Parts: sequence; C-alpha cells; structure tokens
Amino acid sequence: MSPVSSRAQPSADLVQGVLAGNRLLLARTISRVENQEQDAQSILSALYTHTGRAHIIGVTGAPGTGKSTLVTVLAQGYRRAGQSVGVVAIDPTSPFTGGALLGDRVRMRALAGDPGVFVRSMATRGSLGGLSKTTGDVVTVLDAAGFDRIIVETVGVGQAEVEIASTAHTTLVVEAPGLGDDVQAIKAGIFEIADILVVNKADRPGLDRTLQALEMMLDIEGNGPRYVRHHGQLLRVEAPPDDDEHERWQVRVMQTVATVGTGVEELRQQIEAHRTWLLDSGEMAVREQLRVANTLENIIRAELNRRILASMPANGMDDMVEAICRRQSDPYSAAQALLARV
Ligand SMILES: Nc1nc2c(ncn2[C@@H]2O[C@H](COP(=O)(O)OP(=O)(O)OP(=O)(O)O)[C@@H](O)[C@H]2O)c(=O)[nH]1
Ligand SMILES: [Mg+2]
Repeated sequence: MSPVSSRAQPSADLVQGVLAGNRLLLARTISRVENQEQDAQSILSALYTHTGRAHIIGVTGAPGTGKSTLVTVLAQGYRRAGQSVGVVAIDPTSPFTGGALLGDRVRMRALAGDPGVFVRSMATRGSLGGLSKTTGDVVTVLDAAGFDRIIVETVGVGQAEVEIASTAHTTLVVEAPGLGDDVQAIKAGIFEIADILVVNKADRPGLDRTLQALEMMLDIEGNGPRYVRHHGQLLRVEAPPDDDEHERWQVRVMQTVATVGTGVEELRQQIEAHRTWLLDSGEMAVREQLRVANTLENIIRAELNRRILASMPANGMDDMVEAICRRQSDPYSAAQALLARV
C-alpha cells in the first residue's frame, strides 16, 4: 500500500489511476466522491469524458426478494462471459436483513478477489436526497474505469425504483413469492419502469400465484411503451407503436433461484437481448438523453442544497421559525429572504 494517505493524494493521480484500472486508486476516488470532498467535482468532470461505454443495469424490488444474491450470481455469469462488472449496492440498512453493509459483503463475498469485479456498498442512512446524485457519481467513476457492465441495486421503496430507471439502461424489477397479497406486493408503477420482470425464489411456495398475478398485470398493462417519471413528468422511453421498422420490446417474466443460480444465465441473456434491442431500435439514444438530463438535474439540485445550507444563519432556521410562529413573519417571505442570501 502506498504511504500517501487518501486525503493527500492529488486528484490528477486519482483520475489517472482510475483510467489505468488501478483498484486502490479507484476505491479512493469513489470514497472521495461519496464523501463529497472538495475536489470531487473536478475529478468527476475529468472522468466524465471517458464514460459512456458501460451498460448500466438497475436491479430493484421489495426488501428481501434476493436482489443482492441475484446480483452476485449475475456478476459471476458476466465474468464467465468475459466481461468486467462494477456493482453498486445501495444498502437500505433494512430491518429485514439486519441491515447494513455487512450483509451485502457476506452475500457478495463470492465476488471478492476477482480483479474483473468491483463491488461498492453504500448506506442510505442519513442521506438527505443526495443519494441519487452520489449513486450517479459512483456509476460515472466505474464507467470511466472501463467496467463493461455496471449493476446498481436499490430497494424498491418510494422514489428509488423510479429513480433507478432514469439511471439505468436496463431495469430489472425483482419479485418473490409469498410476500403477502400478491397483487399488493406488485406495486403500482413497476410496469412503467420494468424492462424485465424477475420472480426470484422460484423454489418457494406460492410461485404460481405470483407468476399468474404478474402475467395478468402484463396483459392488462400490455407490452406497450414504457415510461419513466422524470421531473414529475412521464417520459416515453420506447419506439412509438406506429414505428413498424422496429419491434417493440417485450417485457418478459423470468424465474430464478439465485441461491443456486437457476435461470440466471437466461436472465443474463435477456439483459443482453435488451441491450441489443436498445442499440438496434435507436432507443439507447433516448435513454442516454434521459440519463444525462437526470444527472444534470441531480447535480443542480445537490449544489443548490449545498449553497442553501452554507448560507443558513448559525442557528439554522430557529429565529425564522420563531418569528413565523409569532406571526411577525410568514414562511413565504422568510423563504425568499433566505434564498436571497444564496
Ligand atoms: N429460497 C431462496 N432464498 C433466496 C433466494 N435468493 C435469495 N434468497 C435468500 O433471501 C435472503 C435475502 O436475500 P438478499 O439477496 O439479501 O435480498 P435483497 O433483496 O438484496 O435484500 P435487501 O437488500 O435487504 O432488500 C437471503 O437469506 C438469501 O439467501 C432464492 O432464490 N431462493
Ligand atoms: Mg440487498
């Protein structure tokens, strides 16, 4: 190990290291980006021009459906196919798995020691809206580092599953049998973002019901164009129906048993088929535009947040809140006054 501490490393060295595939410098760069240290922005700008080669795969679904296990075996499949893989696991520190990075480390242990794989777990705890930007930043670093495939795991609660579709080229939504009411478990909104539906834990009771429920919903929703919510708007991410030059993408329901690897190679091939379809149909360009727009928006939002916090009075908003409570001020003009300081 280099005697130079992480903090002291010049950012130019980090950029060079990432581009040259140096794992230690890659890990340091990601830490610096994650912690939003001062030179993070300049590092990311320098790396950005080297991105755009990786295929980004989003994996989302309810807690405990087996996403991390599935990501691990998928990554192994990609390695056998001769491709390098970066993994970003957004750990919800969920009560279901006892939380935490430790859980994912144990689960993804099978990937350790392979120079063609790089796994990074990130905790969501304490992140205030900045998570999506940080995730995107880490993906940028891994893309610049030359990984062929980047898999991003997020837990499908709230905004996360919708966000991931704006970050990924191919989005997998993972379900599992026996999550209670089948139709309830299949949350509204996933048909807008799923390119591939996965029923993992196909060895568990209740498989048929889950499959039926999914197929039924696919029939209702149809295999029509998919949409992604972006800035409160639904954006179409697929060729229009009257475009007869290209076939529409057919969302399929795939079954896997991640713990033993059943169905995982078929799933990997389906992901690759989706990538081929994106490229052949011209949809890749549409998704890239969406990704870039989303990235830009996240950066602006995070920077505005940072500036607002930096210009806050020392006691935060206490005085303002007091004054508003006494009706000496109102929240509207107080907010304007605060923003005027930014
Ligand atoms: N029976 C069975 N168990 C599985 C399968 N896949 C994963 N599991 C188990 O399900 C549990 C949860 O797996 P994880 O991979 O941590 O699930 P996750 O979706 O990543 O969980 P969170 O990140 O907490 O949302 C673990 O005990 C796994 O061993 C499967 O195909 N069949
Ligand atoms: Mg997980």
